[in-house]
Amino acid sequence: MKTQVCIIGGGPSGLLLSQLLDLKGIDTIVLEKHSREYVLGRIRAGVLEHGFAELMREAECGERMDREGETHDGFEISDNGVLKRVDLKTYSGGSSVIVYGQTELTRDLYEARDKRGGKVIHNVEDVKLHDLNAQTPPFVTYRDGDDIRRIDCDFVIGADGFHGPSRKAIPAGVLREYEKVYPFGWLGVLSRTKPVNPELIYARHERGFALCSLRSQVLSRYYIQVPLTDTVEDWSDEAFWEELKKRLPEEVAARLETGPSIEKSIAPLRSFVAEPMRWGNLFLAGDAAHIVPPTGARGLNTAASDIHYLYHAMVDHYLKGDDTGLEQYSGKALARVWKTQRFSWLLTSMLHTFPDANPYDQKIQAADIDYLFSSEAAKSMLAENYVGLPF
Ligand code: RFL
Ligand code: PHB
Repeated sequence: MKTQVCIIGGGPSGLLLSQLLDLKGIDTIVLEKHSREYVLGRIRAGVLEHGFAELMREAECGERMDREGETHDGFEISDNGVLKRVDLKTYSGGSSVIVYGQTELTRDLYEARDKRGGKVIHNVEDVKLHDLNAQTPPFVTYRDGDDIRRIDCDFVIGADGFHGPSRKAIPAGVLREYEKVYPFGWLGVLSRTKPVNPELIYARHERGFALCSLRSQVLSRYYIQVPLTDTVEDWSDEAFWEELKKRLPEEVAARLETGPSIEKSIAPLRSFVAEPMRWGNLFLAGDAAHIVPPTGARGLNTAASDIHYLYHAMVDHYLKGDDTGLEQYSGKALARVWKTQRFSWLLTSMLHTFPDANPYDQKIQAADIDYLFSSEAAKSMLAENYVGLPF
């Protein structure tokens, strides 16, 4: 097979880029390891920043998001049982976020690719990247049953998440990896219940962090901080609800509607950046190049900013013969990536209970929260980062 841009990974990053490029007449093939049902079964992000929503509209995929997504002008932080609101609109100069699930957004992207006859090949095995930094154009191979298939292309996009093969194709002498692993994870539960609060609540509590989020007015998403040694089997639904209530303000816990979980999973928390994000004709995007702990809701949104830069760089290359965007991609993307790393680390540090924190660390954490709500500048910093820094 032959294409202009071969995209590895049919998650939100890969699908969005494929759709945007197709609308400009640039041909792509997307290779995805799993089935579509598997990709859509992963319950992940819920909060989209304005820039991402704009990109979805530009990709002609924003209709359902605009109809069914909820605009949120603020969220709440509960500090050991006391609720304080962060007014995003006031402190970000008029911006807000959209609550719309990654599952729904990915479904919209798949449907858009179907409609335009986009090539998305599922269940591919043994994806290998070749000649990425050679005088000859690159190609990608994969196994389809007993057959090895080959795709010749101009560029390879590594949008294959944290565990994919693309980043690993960059030689060790070139690649630099920066990592911070946190000593806890998030246990998440999705339930067909009315959300406990119209806005998200991020709860700091001595028993551990908790988050009340939602997908719609009939679908709630809750998380609690758990030790890394815990497994999903350790947590019955009853135990989860009981622990969540203990970490919320009393009046919130009292109105929490509980019910059977329809999904329950544990995600370890990690910060990770790989540099550079370009090597020869390979470009990394999204979780393939960087991971954040979910506390600031930045992961998918940062993937979207990579796609924004990459999309414009590819369009300039193919339609204007201008390679400046491609040359500047890694530096531009990383400058924004590191700011979202900083913000996600800050919120994670401020809101979680660290098992090795000494009394001094605990006092600093309390002072951080105190400062946040006593300083207009600190509130602006929080809001401006949460609604998304400009691309
Ligand atoms: P993905 O979604 O991991 O997709 C990569 C795709 O590549 C495929 N793949 C391969 N394909 C072919 N060959 C191979 N060898 C392959 N290996 C892998 C995979 O099957 C997959 O389909 O990466 P992408 O597209 O870059 O998207 C990134 C986002 O998924 C991620 O950043 C967010 O989900 C992070 N995140 C959140 N981000 C936000 O912006 N806001 C949030 O509110 C938010 N909440 C979250 C989150 C992530 C969470 N978890 C579970 C990590 C909440 C949670 C709990
Ligand atoms: C979610 O709804 O899954 C969600 C929302 C906000 C976050 C993380 C996850 O910060």
